[in-house]
Amino acid sequence: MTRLETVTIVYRYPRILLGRKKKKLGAGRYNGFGGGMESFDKSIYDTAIRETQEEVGITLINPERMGRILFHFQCNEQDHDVHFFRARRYLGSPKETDEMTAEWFNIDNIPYNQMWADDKYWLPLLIKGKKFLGEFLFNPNHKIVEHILQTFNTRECFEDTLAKI
Ligand code: 8OG
Repeated sequence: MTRLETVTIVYRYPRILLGRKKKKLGAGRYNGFGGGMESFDKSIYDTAIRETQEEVGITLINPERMGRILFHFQCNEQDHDVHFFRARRYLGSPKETDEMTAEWFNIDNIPYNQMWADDKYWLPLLIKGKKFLGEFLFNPNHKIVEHILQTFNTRECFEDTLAKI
């Protein structure tokens, strides 16, 4: 079984909004906001909006899907199929919840050493507005064993490729 997940990066140049996760997988690390798709979500966009609302109290307006990465883990953990979103506009004010803190970081000062090891590969692409598709294999110590990451020049080409997967 593969888990369908979202991660949303709120980007207000020159800063992005991250949270330090307080519980479950990835606890202690900074990440965008997101989580697993539920049966009542009508689309992966709804998941991104719902999870961001739950974790940081803001309502995203028109989040854009920027990438999709399949994560494999050598032991125990299920595969994760993660859809990455970027959002500039939202309603409300970011606030800490019992799941995540809420902190703004300048894009030149992103705490990659306190994030998932793959983030330094795809986050610079997302910030630049490049679409991406990839696959990562992690070992039990959360180190990357292998990865591939492909970028796309147009939104159409990215969405066409996604539709074929
Ligand atoms: O609530 P739950 O434990 O399912 O949330 C997991 C969150 O972590 C979800 O937002 C998806 C996200 N996530 C992964 N893998 C990776 C990853 O390699 N990098 C980042 N930045 N986030 C990830 O599941």
